[in-house]
Amino acid sequence: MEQMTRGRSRRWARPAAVVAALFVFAACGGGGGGGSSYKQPKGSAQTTLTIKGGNFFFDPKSSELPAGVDAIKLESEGGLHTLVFDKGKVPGFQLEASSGKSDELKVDLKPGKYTIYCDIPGHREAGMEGTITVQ
Ligand SMILES: [Cu+2]
Repeated sequence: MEQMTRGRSRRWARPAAVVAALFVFAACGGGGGGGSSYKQPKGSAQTTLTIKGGNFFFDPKSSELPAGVDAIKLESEGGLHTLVFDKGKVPGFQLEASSGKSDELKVDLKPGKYTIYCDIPGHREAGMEGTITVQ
């Protein structure tokens, strides 16, 4: 039996779903932040919440997110600011952005109300505190 039929119909009909981002966070030399012990959850974010930070506020001050994996992005409108969760609710999670820059991380959140703040000395007291309600 001869198999001469060598079809040239090699179609690359791949579903676009394959493009599903495979973020490999192999880079350790990233932001000049501190201990990067935080491990992002797997899977893609359902929603990206963008919070602007400045002297001395978060905008919006209160936000909502669906429970599960979401991304939170901090955009600095001026000054160096961070975004962390109060009471160690999300250990290791810290966004840090200087003027005009942004920082983003994924987080897996359970339903509840979370307080966030900027952990640079004095900033929280000056008004850099907010809430994220997850449901
Ligand atoms: Cu700040």
